[in-house]
Amino acid sequence: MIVYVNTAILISNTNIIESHMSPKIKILHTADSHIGYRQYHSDVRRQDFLDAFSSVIDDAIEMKIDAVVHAGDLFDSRNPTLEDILDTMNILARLKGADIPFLAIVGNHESKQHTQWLDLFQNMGIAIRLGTVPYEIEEVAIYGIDSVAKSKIPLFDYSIFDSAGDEVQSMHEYKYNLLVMHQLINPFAFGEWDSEEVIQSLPFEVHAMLLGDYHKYEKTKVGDCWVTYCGSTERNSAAERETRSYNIITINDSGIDISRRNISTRDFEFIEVLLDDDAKAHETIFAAIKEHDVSGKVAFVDISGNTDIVVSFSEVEEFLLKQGALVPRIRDIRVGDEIADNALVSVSFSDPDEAVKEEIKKMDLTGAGLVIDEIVRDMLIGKSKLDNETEMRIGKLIEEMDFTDPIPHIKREVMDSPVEEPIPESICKETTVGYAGDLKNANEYVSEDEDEVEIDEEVMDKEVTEEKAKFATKKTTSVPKQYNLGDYL
Ligand SMILES: [Mn+2]
Repeated sequence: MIVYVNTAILISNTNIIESHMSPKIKILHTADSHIGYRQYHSDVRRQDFLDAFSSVIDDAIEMKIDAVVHAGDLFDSRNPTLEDILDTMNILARLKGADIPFLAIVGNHESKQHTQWLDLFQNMGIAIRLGTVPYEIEEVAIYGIDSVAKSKIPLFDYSIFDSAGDEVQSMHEYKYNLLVMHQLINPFAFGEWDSEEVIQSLPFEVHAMLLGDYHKYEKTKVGDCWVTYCGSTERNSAAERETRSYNIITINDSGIDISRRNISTRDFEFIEVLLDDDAKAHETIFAAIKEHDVSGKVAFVDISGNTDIVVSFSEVEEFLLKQGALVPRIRDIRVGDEIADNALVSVSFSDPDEAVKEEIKKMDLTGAGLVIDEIVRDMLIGKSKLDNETEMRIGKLIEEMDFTDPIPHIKREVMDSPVEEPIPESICKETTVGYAGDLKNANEYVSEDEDEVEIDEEVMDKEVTEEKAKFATKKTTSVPKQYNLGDYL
């Protein structure tokens, strides 16, 4: 009897001790879900991205986490489909049902000009948009900074935190301050924004920076401040080879602890084939494929070796599909398709305007084409005004046009050139950049920075004039008898 009583006392003592210990706060840190991304034009892959996010939320519910922090790029696009929005709402509603707040910032991929998707979700009560006024969980304050375009980083005004925080700060001193950002941050080699600058410029001490944008897991310390990327929830490219993960941030009296948990996602299989015998090229490739289990996977066949050997990509694709691969991908290393891990950055983002201009030049657009491109690209022109603006500008162009000029010859010159075989999609290279982040392709990336895409009208006018001058000096071999407006535009 006495023993039993003593045990009871012991147990109750333990309980008293535990209740005096500071409560543990657990936060799940995730980012870069890219919901809506139909990778490799596959609907199954779209579902994979959704499922990956969904499984992270399931874990949060199961682990009875105190909050989910999302560091940007919940959506892959600023214009997700209704289906994407509904599916996401359902997942967030599940989290809400478990009484777990979803705290988020806006990433570069999903960023709209004014009101954000996150505002809609906040209005519905299924998300909270982080900002200069902290979201508090007991002694922990969580702040957020939406994605800032690279060119605007030097202009970032830290004082927005002074005014917003004053009232709250004076009322309450937090033990820990967490900052959520969607940015490439130093001290990591890919950094564009110096973490030390951020830490020193804010009016409160930062204990952890929970980051998104870079798709690979990273964790380090800058002084006493944790700086960490949780990684994307699904593989946005073949370069993202590592197992996907999210972070668990545990906070108690003794400090902040960050641990990593894996997400189970669809497998990517990489098959390397070296070709050195012409007669047996396909047999070699098929044999190599058979050595791998590609069933239900995104399967890459990387071909290297003798450049003279002709390979039918469609046959290899078919074989991969027959073996059960979900998505067949072939990379011809011989012609410069690089394996993502070793790939170097081939596109310069130092001047996106220049990059856009270069690409437009390659398209051989006519004067009218350039005008329309400019209108479509101009973020200050609303979608509903595109028609009117085009009509007005093209009308003006027609008014100013001298119809006694010889007809420009662009279209016929193109047609006169030898007909090129259409390139099978399988040969089209996957855009591979060394940075394992989310620069899926140059044009897409450029278009994210709304403010940066401004086409210099003067330069454009000059180019149009130059084009015209070129046409004027060109000898026309066969002038059609009847002129269409399209011949001039
Ligand atoms: Mn991203």
